[in-house]
Amino acid sequence: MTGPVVVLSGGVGGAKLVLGLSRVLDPAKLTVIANTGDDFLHLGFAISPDIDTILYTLAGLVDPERGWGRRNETWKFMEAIEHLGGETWFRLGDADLALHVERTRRLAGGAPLSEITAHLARRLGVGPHVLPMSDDPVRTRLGTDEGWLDFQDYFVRRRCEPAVREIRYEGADAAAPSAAVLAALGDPRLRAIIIGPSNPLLSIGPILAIPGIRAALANRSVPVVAVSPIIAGQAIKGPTTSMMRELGLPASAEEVARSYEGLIDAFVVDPVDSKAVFPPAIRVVAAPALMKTIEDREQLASAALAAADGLAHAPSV
Ligand code: FO1
Repeated sequence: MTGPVVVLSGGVGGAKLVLGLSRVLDPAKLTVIANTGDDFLHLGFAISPDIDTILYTLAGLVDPERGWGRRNETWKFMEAIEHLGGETWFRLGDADLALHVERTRRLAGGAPLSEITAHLARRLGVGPHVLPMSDDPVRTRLGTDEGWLDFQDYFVRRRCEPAVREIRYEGADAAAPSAAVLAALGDPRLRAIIIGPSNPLLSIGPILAIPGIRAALANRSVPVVAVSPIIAGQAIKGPTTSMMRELGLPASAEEVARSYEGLIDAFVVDPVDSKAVFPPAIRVVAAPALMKTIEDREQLASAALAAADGLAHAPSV
């Protein structure tokens, strides 16, 4: 099996699987389609948190504790802006700042986000292709019991505390996948599409809300395998399960699989969830889904690929 692989990913959780995939595959044959619904303008800078988390993770630069930003970071800029009475709720490290300055400068010069991301990936020595889901703006907004909030206002400033009643992916209907995204999803040599263990509502939802991407998955001719972000009713990272409950959904791996019905062929779950009742059209594959070590990431990546390869070989019924 040597064909290229596409993975849909959000930030921290998804990036871990992306790193595992990049180590069990030829990195040049891996394409990451990254969520940009979290992107925003902050202190005048264009921030693309999930793209940056994926780039830093693949470049070996990510801070292992936080899962975002750079390791060995210094915070002189934040200290100085705090001293001036500026905004400090969203923390930009000194070295990280350089990336936002450079992205903002290139965007202002008219370059599309996909071209800028490819440039940054090259400069950081990242092997896989990292593509924003679209060059058009899509912004995730949360309808909460405190009113409508922009994603980072909800996620960082308000620490996911307001109860979520509704989610909108503003701009998604009109957003086109970039040419590179369409080429990756339509590559006749494609081996598999993998949906990473990212929040289905906040990270994968915006990607699948882009009509061209959803259609590419719905009309797929290659196996699509999703990896569960929930183990035994607990989110691996972040507010996935609390948000599902707030929206009146069961907080379970089964519910995540159900939300992908029609788009995926197989679902990788932790062995503790393998006895649950999943939609009949989805093949369930058990593999340890908690990624603490690099070996865990490689093993989960291999399990997702094996699930896809097994489907490609299975006789059609
Ligand atoms: N997350 C936080 O919880 N607090 C921060 O101050 C913060 C700053 C930040 C700066 C750059 C960047 O690329 C990511 C950053 N993140 C921060 C992470 C980010 O808000 C979220 O993890 C994602 O948007 C969700 O995937």
